[in-house]
Amino acid sequence: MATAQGVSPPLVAPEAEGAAPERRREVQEQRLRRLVDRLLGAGGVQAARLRDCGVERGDDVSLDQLHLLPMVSKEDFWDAYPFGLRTAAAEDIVCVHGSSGTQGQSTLVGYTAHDVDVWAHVMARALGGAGVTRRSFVHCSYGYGMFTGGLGVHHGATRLGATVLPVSSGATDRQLRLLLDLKPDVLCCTPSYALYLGEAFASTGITAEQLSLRVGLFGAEPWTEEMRQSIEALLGLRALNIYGLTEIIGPGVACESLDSGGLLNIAEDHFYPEIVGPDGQPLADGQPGELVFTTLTKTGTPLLRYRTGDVAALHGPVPGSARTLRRMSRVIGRTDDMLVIRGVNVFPSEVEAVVLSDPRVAPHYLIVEDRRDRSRPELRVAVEPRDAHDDAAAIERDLVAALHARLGISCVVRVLPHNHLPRAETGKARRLLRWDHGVAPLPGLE
Ligand code: DLL
Repeated sequence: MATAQGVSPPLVAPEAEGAAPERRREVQEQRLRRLVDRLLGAGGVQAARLRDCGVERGDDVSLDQLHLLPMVSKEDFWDAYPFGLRTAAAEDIVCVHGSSGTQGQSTLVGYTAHDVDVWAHVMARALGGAGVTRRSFVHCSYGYGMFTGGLGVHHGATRLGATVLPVSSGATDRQLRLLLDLKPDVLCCTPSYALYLGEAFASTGITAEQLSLRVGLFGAEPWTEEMRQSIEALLGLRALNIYGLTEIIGPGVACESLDSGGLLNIAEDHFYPEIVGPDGQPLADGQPGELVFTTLTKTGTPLLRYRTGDVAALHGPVPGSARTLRRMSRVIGRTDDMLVIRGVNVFPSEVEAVVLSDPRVAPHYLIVEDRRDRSRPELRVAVEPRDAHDDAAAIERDLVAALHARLGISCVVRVLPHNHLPRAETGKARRLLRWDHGVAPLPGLE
């Protein structure tokens, strides 16, 4: 494997990843019909909604008419807590994972042995697309536990026959030592933790050239091109984006490959994607909207048209590529993280793109939606300088202007001293806070 652009790693499952799109569509349609049969057979909320739409058997539905079928959402998981959306018998569930639950309650999802097998398969494909082989050594710093990051990568790496170090998150000093001693070529963790590791190395004088890493699969939280450049420079690897969610399977729903042109190949033979607008109507390729997935093959907690809350756009495969899977853009934001500041819609990722493109600013920031005066919400952005001697007032002035140019609104920018912004050593980075009343959520924001 080389990390240069244009390298095409071999397909792990050519019959699936390289299928002719018409042939794949036939398989998807058959799988959709069997899914509908499974849902109807199990009863429950999804079956009731299908019957309300006049669907009595799988053969009543088609992919062309999928947009007419009912959707499910996180609220349905909460209403049916803990396992009301499960369709398999309890004894067929072999593990339960949980979503992080940053918004509202956490969600529990039961997986059958078959589901875990599908997961290992799609994760092996994702790793293979990044050039990972059985000779690779994977340092997996995603958390192990109910969070799907650690175990998802683990299942895929072992399926591929690579060596995986299940180091999990946290204990950074130990991680740095292991990265130097064991010389892994692959790093899997959140992008914010990749940054944290990179900065920790830099602070001890270790440069990217001294590290063995060649590629990283980073996901579980939104990140931008600007963040990618920071991570690649710090760790000397090719940083790829991996996407997934517990309700669908965990990591492996979609992943960039070395040759996917910056978009993520969707495992669409297992997870059928749609993009819908705010009114639930389907949107054309290239148009950003809410991602909706149908789990074509899952048997534990199968979902028909699950609204993810994630905003992205769909695209076809790279023309002429051996990989024929449809692709998705990086996630632009979540529908529930979109801020409306004085009538203007703002996704935190747009703020990240502006902030991180200023070379004087360290790749850490915090966005605060100041809602103390409900009639006039204010966007406050806190950053840190790379160099403590930089002119903070000039950075603040320039960022206010750059944010105004990009977003069309004026924001308050505060440059805080080094290490004042919270770092994510475990779990997902929290880069958006709301300030409703009382003292500022972080000193120096006023
Ligand atoms: O975050 C699964 C995962 C683990 C994905 C490791 C990638 C790597 P949940 O905890 O259920 O599952 O959170 C899912 O995280 O709906 C997105 O909002 C967000 N998310 C996941 N991957 C990305 C990504 C895992 N690459 C929620 N870019 C999803 C942006 C992401 N957001």
